[in-house]
Amino acid sequence: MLKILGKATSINVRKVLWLCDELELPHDLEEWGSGHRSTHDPAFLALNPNALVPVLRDGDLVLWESNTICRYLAGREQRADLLPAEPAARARVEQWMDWQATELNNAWRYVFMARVRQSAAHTDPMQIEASEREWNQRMRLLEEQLAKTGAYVAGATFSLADIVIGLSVNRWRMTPMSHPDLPAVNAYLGRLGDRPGYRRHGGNGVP
Ligand SMILES: N[C@@H](CCC(=O)N[C@@H](CS)C(=O)NCC(=O)O)C(=O)O
Repeated sequence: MLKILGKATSINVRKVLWLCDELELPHDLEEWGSGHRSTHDPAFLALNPNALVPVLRDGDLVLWESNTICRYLAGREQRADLLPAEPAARARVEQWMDWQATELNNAWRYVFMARVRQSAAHTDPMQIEASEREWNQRMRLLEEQLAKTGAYVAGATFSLADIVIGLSVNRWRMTPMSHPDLPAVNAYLGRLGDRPGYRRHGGNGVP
């Protein structure tokens, strides 16, 4: 049985939980991370020296980095619909996954920590405003892409890119801040809402 170490309130853990739903893969969730067992526990650090969730255990294999775990599981289950084998199609999916992990994540961090997590370390109004502006800029870029495909992030069909970006789009909608009108993004959220995995895991850990 696959074991996922993490917690359902973590956006990165929810990528793996949602994917397990798409793949109909039985798994155990062992709760680690803030609010649960500390990721600084030596037993956890031995699995992931970064002290971050999620971690996946599949027999002797131990993996960390949520997007890598998603690629591994899609490959393990031979789901070329989610992660194509053909190099160009695969690169298009991976490009958007990497964009989520770098450009998009870096943009939202400060305003999300301030407005949602109410973090005492994130109270500088200038940085809150800058983060909100950058997040909305990245979302406008996503709007253009979705308007082009008319469906999903990497093209006409659902892929791993939609799992990692779909969760981020939900986070954007749920964060109290200004939201420009982005019709293609709104339609995309509606499309994701047809999937049971998104309905179960799409929210910020809130059923
Ligand atoms: N790049 C990592 C980031 C993982 C990450 O930031 N995890 C957060 C939760 S979303 C975490 O473990 N925070 C520490 C904690 O909850 O104790 C990934 O994608 O897996």
